[in-house]
Amino acid sequence: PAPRTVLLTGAAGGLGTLMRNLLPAFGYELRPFDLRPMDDEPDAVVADLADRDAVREAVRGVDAIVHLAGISLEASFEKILKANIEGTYHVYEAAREEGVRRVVFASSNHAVGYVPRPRGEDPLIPIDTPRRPDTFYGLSKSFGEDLAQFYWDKHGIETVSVRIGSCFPEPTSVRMLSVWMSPADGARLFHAALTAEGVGHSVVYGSSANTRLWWDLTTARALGYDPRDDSEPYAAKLIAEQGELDPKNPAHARLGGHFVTDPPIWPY
Ligand code: NAI
Ligand code: 15L
Repeated sequence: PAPRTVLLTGAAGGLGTLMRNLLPAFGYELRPFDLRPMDDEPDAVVADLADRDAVREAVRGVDAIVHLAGISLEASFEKILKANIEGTYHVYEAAREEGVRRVVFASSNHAVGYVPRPRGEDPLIPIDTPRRPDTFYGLSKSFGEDLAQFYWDKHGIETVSVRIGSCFPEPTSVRMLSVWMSPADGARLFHAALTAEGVGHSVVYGSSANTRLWWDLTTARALGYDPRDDSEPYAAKLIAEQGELDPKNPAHARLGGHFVTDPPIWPY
């Protein structure tokens, strides 16, 4: 049967807030989980992913997990290790212990951020391109994908790892014209990832059907995802303000954008 009750980790964040608004229309009953309390969610679980017992209790009784919680930008290795690597491990252990059979994992384009972005008639980036994380943050998403594969192979827990592009109400950069996922398409994709049968561990790119798309949405569509939005209506204004992407600028040459060129965060 399709999952009904869903633990939403990272519910207080930008994407979590969008999904709290959009996913209930698909029939889900959400259990929000975050470090930060939410004024409009008095029943939310307010806890740290580092607290294994709290994570296990939060997972108890749900049909599926949408795992968004974690550090969502580059940070020191120590912080990423705690929140994203150990935290995601705690989510999977809790799923195993409590018998939850489906996870949707918020991976990121930054797991493959060093992959050159296509230009001109170049083919779209395939889903099986070797991973090339652009940050410790991207490395943690690469680890999360491996963890998901491991829990499928070892324990039969299914995951869809969604390499999200940029999910915000509107695209705000020329790069985002290529990787933007409208919130409505994000909810459609998460719904497909929660309900598709026999996913094992599937990896998909997460974006709308953008005219300037850089990557291949075939595996996302195979889940039943049918994107309806396109960033193109925002293109003229953003290009007028920011100019076209310059292939000689290293921050414009690869999928991960400025994550590729930003100075590392110390201490390591
Ligand atoms: P965000 O930073 O707005 O939200 C993350 C949430 O996780 C925050 O509310 C934070 O309090 C919570 N959190 C962090 N550490 C925690 C911990 N140890 N225990 C419990 N909660 C913790 O990020 P956003 O944009 O909402 O992203 C959500 C997820 O999607 C993240 O995993 C991010 O890496 C991923 N993602 C998002 C993209 C986007 O375009 N918004 C693109 C690619 C990936
Ligand atoms: C991400 O992984 C981040 O979580 C999000 O804040 C954006 O920076 C996004 O990637 C992006 O690449 O635009």
